[in-house]
Amino acid sequence: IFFIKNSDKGNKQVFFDVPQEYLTERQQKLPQPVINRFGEEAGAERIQVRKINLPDLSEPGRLDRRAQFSLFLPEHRKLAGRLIQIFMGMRTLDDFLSAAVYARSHLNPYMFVYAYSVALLHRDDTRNAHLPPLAELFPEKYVNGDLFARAREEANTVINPEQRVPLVIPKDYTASDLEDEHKVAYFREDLGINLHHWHWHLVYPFDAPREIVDKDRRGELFYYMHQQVLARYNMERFSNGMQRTKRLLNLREPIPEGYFPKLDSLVSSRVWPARTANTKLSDIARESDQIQFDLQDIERWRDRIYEAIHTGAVVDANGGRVPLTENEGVNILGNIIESSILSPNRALYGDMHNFGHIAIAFSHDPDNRHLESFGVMGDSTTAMRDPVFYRWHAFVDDIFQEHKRTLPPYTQQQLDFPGVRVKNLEVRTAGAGNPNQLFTFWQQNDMDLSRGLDFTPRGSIFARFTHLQHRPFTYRFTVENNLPGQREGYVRIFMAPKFDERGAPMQFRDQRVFMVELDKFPINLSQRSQNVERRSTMSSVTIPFERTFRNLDANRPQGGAQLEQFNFCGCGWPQHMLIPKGTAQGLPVQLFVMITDYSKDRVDQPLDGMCNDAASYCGVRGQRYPDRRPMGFPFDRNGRQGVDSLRSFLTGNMFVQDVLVKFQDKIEAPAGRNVTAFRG
Ligand code: CUO
Repeated sequence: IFFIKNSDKGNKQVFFDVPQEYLTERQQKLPQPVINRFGEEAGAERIQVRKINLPDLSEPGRLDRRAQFSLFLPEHRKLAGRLIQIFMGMRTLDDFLSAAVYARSHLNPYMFVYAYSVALLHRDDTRNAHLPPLAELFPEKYVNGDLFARAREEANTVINPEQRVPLVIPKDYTASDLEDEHKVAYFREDLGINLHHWHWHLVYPFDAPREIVDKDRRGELFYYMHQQVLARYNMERFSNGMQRTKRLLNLREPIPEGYFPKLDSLVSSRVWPARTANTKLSDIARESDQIQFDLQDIERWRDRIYEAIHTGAVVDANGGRVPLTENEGVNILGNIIESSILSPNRALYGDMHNFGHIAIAFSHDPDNRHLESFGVMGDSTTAMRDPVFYRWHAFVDDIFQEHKRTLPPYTQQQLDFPGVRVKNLEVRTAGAGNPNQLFTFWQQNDMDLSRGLDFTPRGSIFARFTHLQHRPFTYRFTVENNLPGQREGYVRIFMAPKFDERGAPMQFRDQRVFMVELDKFPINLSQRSQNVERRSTMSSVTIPFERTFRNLDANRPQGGAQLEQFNFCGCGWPQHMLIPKGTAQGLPVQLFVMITDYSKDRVDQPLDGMCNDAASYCGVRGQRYPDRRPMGFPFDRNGRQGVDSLRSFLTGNMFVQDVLVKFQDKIEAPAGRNVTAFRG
């Protein structure tokens, strides 16, 4: 069980002294040294797990230990929700630990880790606890299956962990170049992106005790975070000469995109099912998963949601009319569409987005005749690997956009910040001669597999994977403040492709949904004219590279320990994916900066809480979303009459700069890492 109490423990091993009764029968029969081998470590901390009056775990215990676990399945949600409730209800930290230890050995491990993580994130007494990266607990959800056989072989052959070589995961292992969609596999299968998605859904569960689900603007954030994923994915597609994502509009048509995940499940010894090209969706009737619905249900919910949007109101469970207002509408729709338990009327509007995930995830075996479990779309840990994820979410996003299109466009007055003028804007990459160029390349990094895999002989074993990276850069702009007195501005930075698929300049109504948020931060506007500089690594969208890969090299001879000092909050777009890959010649993009009145946008609350550095997509833990404007402002709506391009949209407090994103096709080791030393 993982439960490292505080960062000051560094990488010290913790040994849990567990009451015999808390182990499974099988574990009780194992010789002691195998169970407590961590305790043999010199200096390991010993934690006594107390025997308590255990809570009744029979309900969550109904899920088979070897089953795959999916939050999209209502039955699994219910069982996990019950377990979260039990964990949240444990009165003291010690009681919580005891219940968790017992649950860890007796319940389904995926459900356990999910419920335990949610409880850890939401209990007052565990807020500072560390959550190890899921990729290390369940590496099988992130790396290709054959790696584990190779890892075991390496562990058995090379006893001294210091001498083991990292196992290289090929950059292209899920498909070949014959498959066009494979060009963006590096995005879909990126470890950091998938970890972000898992963490997001952990922080914003749609079914759990109400006090956990009911977070400030969570429905709107569901819309915005996924909208931004799509905007980013589309810019990535443009970088690779592909068309934008097509919405999965027709559930009756074959889905041309196939996906073969090549992931193994280590819990149930099975391979994650694939979906062949041109698979058709079907009605789902799977007794063993207690799930049955027709595609028509999804279509009916969709039609009712569209009707609500077009009439400007939803109908709540008592038949009352709840208007979809400018400010609240998108939040209500988010809870309806996802759907979460905050949906005002689940009987009427159903469970559209979640059931779409299920219909796709079971398309290879809709009635369980082959006894196959769900594909990657059935699990938020793995869903983003599949091209169809983006098609489904493009459809979902367009429903939100339909609502946004009914809202009045922003007026000049709503956009401008009188007296404040942005005079210029550029980006500088260190070492590059010309301004307004960004550079991307491949980088390698290592992940420790030994947490999630039980090796004997033990010790770290690393998988080496390749991911996109960019050179750090700096935004620079000049702001004038022509009105007297000290004022504060809120700087909003976005980027979007300049041209569409055919090379034509993008129209505003098109480009606004391609706008990718890069950063947002307050500044003081005290002087008449000032130069502002901001580093790309400060982004309010991302978490630092070290946090995505925290602990990945913690057991290394050097470099690992200081990574521990980062507060671990895993939700946040990975810094290494901040900008798209671009092209060799340079992908033309438009960089946009806007300064709004912070005194109007600010939310008054202390901002010294944890997890506030990736607030744009993740919010701030335990607090309100730190911006009063609609998420995505000013691009969440269509422009006024006559606004057909980004330039015609501009008011004096905005500026646009053309930038090229250049891709350099080479693989680099991470900066400052002495790889050969590790090889011994
Ligand atoms: Cu994040 Cu569909 O909501 O996967």
